[in-house]
Amino acid sequence: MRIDIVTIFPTFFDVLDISLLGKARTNGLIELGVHDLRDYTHDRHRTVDDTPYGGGAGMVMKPEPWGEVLDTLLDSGSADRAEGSDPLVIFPSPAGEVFTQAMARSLADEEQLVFGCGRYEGIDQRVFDHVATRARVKLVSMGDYVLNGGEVAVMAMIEAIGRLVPGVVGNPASLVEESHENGLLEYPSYTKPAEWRGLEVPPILLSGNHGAIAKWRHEQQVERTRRVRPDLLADDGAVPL
Ligand code: 6GU
Repeated sequence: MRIDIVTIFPTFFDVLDISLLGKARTNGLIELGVHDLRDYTHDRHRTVDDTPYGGGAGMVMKPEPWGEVLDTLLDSGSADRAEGSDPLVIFPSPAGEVFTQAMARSLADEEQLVFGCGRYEGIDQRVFDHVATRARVKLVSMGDYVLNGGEVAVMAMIEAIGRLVPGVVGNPASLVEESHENGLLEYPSYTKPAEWRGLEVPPILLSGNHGAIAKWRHEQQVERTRRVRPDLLADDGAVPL
């Protein structure tokens, strides 16, 4: 998978050198490019924003640098792209569709993802309108709260997507039993010692009865989901499997 990020804070993404994603890059499973939007300006001050037409608070990101960087990123791979496989350009935005595990799974199948990190009050609308003529465009939100810019959101998305790319997580079985993978929150986990500070591991986990353990874990998932995230359960209380 090829991932490109456009940002005015390129060093923010230095942490992608470490951990699981860093290893995936060394192994060639994920190719990452971080691009400084200011490198696509032509004035002495490397200006990326200006005041909004119509007035109002804050600044708006200018269309020209975005146009130039997206030209570069969308044209560079076009020769070896199959017909009908437009790249996907994602703009993190509190006005977007909410990011979910299902969206992460679908994005993990893409060949090329481009993330455009906005700052200030937003990006000139024509950037979205123009890029939509040669790529698929998606506005994606991390949830109902406000961040100063898209960088933290993109980091979270890349972590969620990257670990679903085949080969990135060593043991694929570990991906299956997590929160959200079956529509439920994960069950509680325990390891040795069997008793710690007076607290015991639930005896069923020491029973060796795999059927009973699976049943107990599923019940724990349902109970936890009902208590903490009832919105994940269907209106009729049906339990997703
Ligand atoms: Cl993706 N961006 C910003 N700036 N704020 C957010 C968000 C994204 N998701 C939730 N709040």
